[in-house]
Amino acid sequence: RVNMSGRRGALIVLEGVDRAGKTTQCRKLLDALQREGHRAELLRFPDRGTAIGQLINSYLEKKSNLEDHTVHLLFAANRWERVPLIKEKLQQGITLIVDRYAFSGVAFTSAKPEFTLTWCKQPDVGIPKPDLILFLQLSPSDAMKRGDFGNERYENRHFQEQVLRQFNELMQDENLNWKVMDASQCIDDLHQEIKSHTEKVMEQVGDNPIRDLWR
Ligand code: FDM
Repeated sequence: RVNMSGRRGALIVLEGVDRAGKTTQCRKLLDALQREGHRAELLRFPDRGTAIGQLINSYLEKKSNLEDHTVHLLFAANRWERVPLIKEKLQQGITLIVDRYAFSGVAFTSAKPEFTLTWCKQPDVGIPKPDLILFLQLSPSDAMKRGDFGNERYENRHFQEQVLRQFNELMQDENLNWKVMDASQCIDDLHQEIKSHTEKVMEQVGDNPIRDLWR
């Protein structure tokens, strides 16, 4: 379908620690945008549906073990395999709402001992740069109140605290459009905030070229 508006879609990423409500908010945002007549679609990473995604899925479910650098590169490859699709959709004027992106990639691996932020960022250098990154901020103690963690890999309090620290480092980057949201507020208030930031950015992108992340 051709894009008659001359305006590309916006690349909107939701990030945050586990239990912050990313997936719920992605859905609600998609519904709201579509209801208002915008073309919008959802993506999530990891995308467990591809061959690489299946390797990642079995690692996350602890059905297999992978060496730490190896799994990091698989997560990045799982994004790169979607880059042609992402660019195509944006050019067609479709706004993409993305549940986790390279920031989760870097935050989770660099939360492991012996990994630097610089090393972790390299494999994702050059993927499409988000127009907006919404960070759903939730303290580890508030996250705990939302119930037990599941049984997947990384779902424990100590590791999540390290992850949050790494996200905070990534948020210092002023070349990126981070917006920190208070995820402890009620679902609908948070949704309204997310929606208004998103709509503002959708208007601003115009026909600006899609930039490269971390380049
Ligand atoms: N995760 C996610 C990574 O370690 N690296 C990545 O690049 C991405 C996108 O995988 F624990 C981690 C984060 C989380 C898990 O969980 C995916 P969900 O519930 O599918 O978002």
